Amino acid sequence: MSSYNIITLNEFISTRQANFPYAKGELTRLLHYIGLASKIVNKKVNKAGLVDILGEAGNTNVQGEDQKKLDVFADEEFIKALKASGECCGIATEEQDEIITFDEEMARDGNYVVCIDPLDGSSNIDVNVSIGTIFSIYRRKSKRGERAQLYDFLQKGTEQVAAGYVIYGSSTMLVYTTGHGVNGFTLDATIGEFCLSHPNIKTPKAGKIYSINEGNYAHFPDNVKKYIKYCQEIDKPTSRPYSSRYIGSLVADFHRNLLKGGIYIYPQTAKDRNGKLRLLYECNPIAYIAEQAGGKATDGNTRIMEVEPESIHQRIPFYTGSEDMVNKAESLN
Ligand code: AHM
Ligand code: MG
Repeated sequence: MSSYNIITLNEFISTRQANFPYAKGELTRLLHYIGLASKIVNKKVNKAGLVDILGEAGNTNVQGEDQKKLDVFADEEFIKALKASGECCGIATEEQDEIITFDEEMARDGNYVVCIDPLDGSSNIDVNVSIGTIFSIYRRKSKRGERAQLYDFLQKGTEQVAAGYVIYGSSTMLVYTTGHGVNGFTLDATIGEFCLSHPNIKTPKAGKIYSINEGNYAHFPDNVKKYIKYCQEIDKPTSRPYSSRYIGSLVADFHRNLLKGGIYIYPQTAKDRNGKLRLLYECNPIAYIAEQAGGKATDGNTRIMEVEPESIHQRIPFYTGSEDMVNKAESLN
C-alpha cells in the first residue's frame, strides 16, 4: 500500500466526528491532543535506557508507591496537552492526590473532564517491558465557564464519551472507542503519525489465555482459585490447559487478550479487599473498550461501568476479557 493510502488517527477521528454526541469538533480536538502527548511520551519511553531518566523521582504518590521519573514526565506532558486543548476543564490522574482544575478562561469553558493513568505498569519501565497510558473522557456535569467539580469525575463508566489506551510496546499503538466500536492505530515513526492498522476490533467470545498474578494464589478468593485450576485442567472443551501469560502491565496484558481471546483478572485478596486497580482511570476505560469489542468487564459480580464511584482513587476487583471466560470465572463462586 502506498503511504498516501493510509488513514491517520486525526483523519479518522475527524471523519467519525458526526458519530460523537454533541459533535462540534470538541472531542476530535481533545483526542488529537491526547495522541500528540502520547507521541511525546513515546519518544521519551524509547530513550529510557539511553539517558538519565530512570530511577525514583523521590516522590511517593497517593497510593504510597514510588514514582519513576518517567511517570512524572508522562503526567506533566498529558496535563500540559489537555490544558492546551482548551476542551478539557479538569483532570484526575493517578499521580496526583486531588483533581486538577484548569482556571484559564478557555479551559474553564471546556466541556470535558479526563481521568488518566499517564504511565501504567511503571514497575516495567526500567526493564524494557511494555507500559501504557489509559484514559477516559466524560462530559462535565458542572456549568461551562466555571471550575470543574469533583462530581464531574465521579460519574459511572456508562457515562464515558470516549476511552482508550496507548501501548508502548514492540510498536506503539493507540486504541480507542467513542461507543461505536474499537479501532487501533499503530505509530509509524517515519512519518510520526498513528495509522489505522486494526479497524473495528472484535475480541473472541472464548479464549485460551489467562492472565493473573498467580504468586498471590494463597490470598485469592475461592472462585478465583477454582478458576485457575479450571484453566490448568485438560477436562474442558479445548482438551488442553489454557496458556498463562502475565506481563504485569494491564495495557499489555489486556491488549494481547483483546486480540487473541483471553481473560485478565486482578481480584480482591485477603489483604486488599478491593484488589489493586483503580476504577476511574484503569478499569472503566478498559471496560468500555472490552465491551465495545464484544467482551466483558466486571468486579466478579457487577458490571464495572455500572459501579457508582465514590472517590477518584477508588480500587476495585477486575475481571475482563472474552465473555465466556469471564462468565466461567464468575460462575465458580
Ligand atoms: P501501576 O498503576 O502502579 O503501574 O499498577 C498497575 C499495574 C497494572 O498495570 C498491572 O496489571 C498490575 O499493576 C500488576 O500488579 P502486580 O504486580 O501486583 O501483579
Ligand atoms: Mg496504573
